[in-house]
Amino acid sequence: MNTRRQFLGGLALTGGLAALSHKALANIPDIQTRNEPTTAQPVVDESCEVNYLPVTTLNGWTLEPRCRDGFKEYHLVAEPVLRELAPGTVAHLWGYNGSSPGPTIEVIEGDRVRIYVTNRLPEHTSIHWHGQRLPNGMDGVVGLNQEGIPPGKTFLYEFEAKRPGTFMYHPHADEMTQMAMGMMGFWVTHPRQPHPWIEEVDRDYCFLLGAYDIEPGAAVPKVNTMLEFNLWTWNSRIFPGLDPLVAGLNERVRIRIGNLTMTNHPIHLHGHEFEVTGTDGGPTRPESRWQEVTTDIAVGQMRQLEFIASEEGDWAFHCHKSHHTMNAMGHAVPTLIGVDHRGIAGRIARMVPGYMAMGERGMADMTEMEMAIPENTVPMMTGEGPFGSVEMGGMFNVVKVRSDLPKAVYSDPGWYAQGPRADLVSASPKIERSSQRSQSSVVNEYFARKPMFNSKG
Ligand SMILES: [Cu+2]
Repeated sequence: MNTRRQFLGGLALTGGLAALSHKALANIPDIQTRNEPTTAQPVVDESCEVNYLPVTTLNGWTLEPRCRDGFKEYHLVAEPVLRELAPGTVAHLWGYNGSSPGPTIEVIEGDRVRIYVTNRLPEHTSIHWHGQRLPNGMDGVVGLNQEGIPPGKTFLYEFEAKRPGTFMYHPHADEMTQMAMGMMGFWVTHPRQPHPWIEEVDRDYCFLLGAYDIEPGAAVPKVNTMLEFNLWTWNSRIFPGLDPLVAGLNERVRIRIGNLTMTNHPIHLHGHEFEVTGTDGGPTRPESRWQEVTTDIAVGQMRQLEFIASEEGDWAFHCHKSHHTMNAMGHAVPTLIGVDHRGIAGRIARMVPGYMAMGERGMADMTEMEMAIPENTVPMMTGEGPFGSVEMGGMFNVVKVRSDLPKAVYSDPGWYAQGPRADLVSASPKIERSSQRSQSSVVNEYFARKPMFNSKG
């Protein structure tokens, strides 16, 4: 794994939840840092006596524990990070250990865990361990369970990972700012014994849904935005910056998803049915499950989806809110479908250099135009597929199922060689542009049949 280890140097450290003596400070685990936006190979904890399949963090990575005195120890550093959202656009976020989201923490049920949290932010912070059963003083709510961790200080959280499941961590301090800036991370606790409600799987993916409001051309999220976010991310990446989720034919695949945005996301998989096998409350009872192709993940919820990858191909996997599968755009763009620009575009262009008529036939044209966009901005509908632009951004990705994909290989196998596919009918009649149905002709025909005012009245 590509981690850069640093020795702790010159940090001011004080006891918080547990007082840290100088001797204790010397014992803090080294800081592991990673800021590449690629998906790291899953990490198996070799010291662990339980045989488990590690999770693959989409466009992210897993923090390696240090085992000491019967504890798994971790060191999280809350700090400003530079995150590439997709090639061509970066954001100034806050995260942990060089990345947003922070690294995934992965433990076994019953593990005793110590997490040192160092604050390198300009304001106080804390970490709440969403979904865990733990001592009240470890729950991380500033003012309620602890004082904030001041800038430059380190606090120690210590608890037992009591139950297996899909969890996350995030600050419970100045939340609107700190979560809008990207502070979040995933947590997976594997069962210690075979569990009647937890299936063994061949692939186990995880990611967090995050939303940002970054003006085209800017790089810092607006932290006071309540609902009108314009970048919809999976692990702080947007399509086409997401790595595909790959699976061998007939493998059982689990995808764990947590929602830390301010709206719900109906997550939809093509070509397969899945079941929701767990929430942040733990595994669901098998008799409570039903098959779905879309499941809504509400704010603050986590869901684990499972399916058999029985159909070869490149299957779309995305949020079903269409504006969540787009990248940054101006919300003020007027709808121009049906507006005939011919005749006026030239005149406007004389007054507004670079003006172009668009939107008259829908928005797909915009993916083909070489439009000038601000620096540090990915086009709103983009991503090249084998048949041209995918016309998507944001929360859109591809599940790639292949019969020749070896186990434990996670690299992108490229595009699927299509078998039968929808194609142009060779005998299709040519329809001239002049005979295409325009919105205004539909309206005119309607009123020709049905006069707007009753002549008798
Ligand atoms: Cu969505």
